[in-house]
Amino acid sequence: MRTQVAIIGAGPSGLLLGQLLYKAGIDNIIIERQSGEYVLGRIRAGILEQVTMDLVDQAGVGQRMHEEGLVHEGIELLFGGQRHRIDLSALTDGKKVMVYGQTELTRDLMQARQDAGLTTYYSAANVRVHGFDGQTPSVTFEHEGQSHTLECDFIAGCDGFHGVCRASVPQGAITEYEKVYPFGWLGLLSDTPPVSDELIYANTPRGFALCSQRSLTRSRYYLQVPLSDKVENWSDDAFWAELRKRLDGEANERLVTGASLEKSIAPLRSFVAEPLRFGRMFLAGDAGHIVPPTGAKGLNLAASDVAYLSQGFIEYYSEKSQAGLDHYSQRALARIWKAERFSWWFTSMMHHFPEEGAFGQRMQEAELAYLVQSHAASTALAENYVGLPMQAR
Ligand code: RFL
Ligand code: PHB
Repeated sequence: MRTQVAIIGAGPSGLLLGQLLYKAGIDNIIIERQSGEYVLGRIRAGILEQVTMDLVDQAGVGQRMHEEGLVHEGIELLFGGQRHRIDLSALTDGKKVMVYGQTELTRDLMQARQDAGLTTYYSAANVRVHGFDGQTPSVTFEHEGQSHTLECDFIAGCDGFHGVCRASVPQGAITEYEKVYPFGWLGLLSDTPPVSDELIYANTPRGFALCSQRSLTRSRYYLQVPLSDKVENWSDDAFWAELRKRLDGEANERLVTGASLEKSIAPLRSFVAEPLRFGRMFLAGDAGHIVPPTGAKGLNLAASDVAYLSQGFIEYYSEKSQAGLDHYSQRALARIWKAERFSWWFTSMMHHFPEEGAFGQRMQEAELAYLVQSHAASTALAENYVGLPMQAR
């Protein structure tokens, strides 16, 4: 079996890359460890930047996103018991973000791939990448009891943080930067109307809380919890009771509670691998970097990686130029590090760090008070939140 680009992983980066390459006439096969249903069952990100929306349109799968996604022009910051609106659009010359769940985007991309008759191997076992340091890379895997070898020109490692691609790079060839935070996010999804039209990011002495949404009838809420907490020990009632303690009076009056559709705890981590290219293998999305979710950047960074990488492949096949592929790692990392900085800063400002004591809490509140009063500081938040521009080479 042979293809031009072998893509490992059918998360948003792998599926989006596959669709963009297909649109450009470049052959690709996706190999995914999990089943399609499992991939669709993972509840993750919810906010798309303009850059991501543009790419989804370019891939020809934007119709449902535009019909069902909710355009947001601002966010609210809650601290010291009061809410303050950050007018994202006014501060960024009219830029907006879109509320559209990662699951919905994944569903649209899977459907488009199926409609186009493109090959995806789900539930593939023992996926291994070979020969990427030479001219003839290949991927071996098992599927429905049969062993397969896929020969290819390039391998795209879109297989997430725990994938096989980054793990296959010799240790001396890669540098990893990491910060692990001493808390996680407990998330709850429910078929209840959102508490507010816009997202609320709350800093409280009890810890961070986020009120997000998936639609006008579906909400997604998060609570900062210690890493030692177990999701089984958080009943729905306990979740709602704790959320109430972290919200202001008006939000409490409006909050509609209900049974959880999903509840999970995600640890928070900052991570970057350098470089993102190893001969004929490229890393994209969570395979190469992780941000804490506070800035809503994970999925959007995956999309911008794929934009740079797909451009590199298109230049290679249509113009016989290696330049785009040669610059991929450097271009992608320039945007990644800025998003890492923003996500780290927003996380540090919004979460409760017990070791910082009451002084740390007051410093955060002073920084937030300055932020909402200062046009310059609000603009810095807004331009990062809506997404920094894609850099030309
Ligand atoms: P994904 O989505 O992890 O997809 C990688 C795919 O690769 C498969 N895979 C393999 N396939 C074949 N062989 C192997 N050996 C393989 N190993 C793994 C996996 O099964 C999977 O299907 O990475 P991708 O495509 O780069 O997309 C990145 C985004 O998913 C990610 O950045 C965001 O979801 C991050 N993230 C969040 N981002 C936000 O902006 N807001 C959020 O609220 C938010 N919540 C989250 C998150 C990430 C989480 N993870 C990774 C634990 C919540 C969680 C729980
Ligand atoms: C989400 O809806 O899951 C979400 C939204 C904004 C964030 C993080 C997560 O910053």
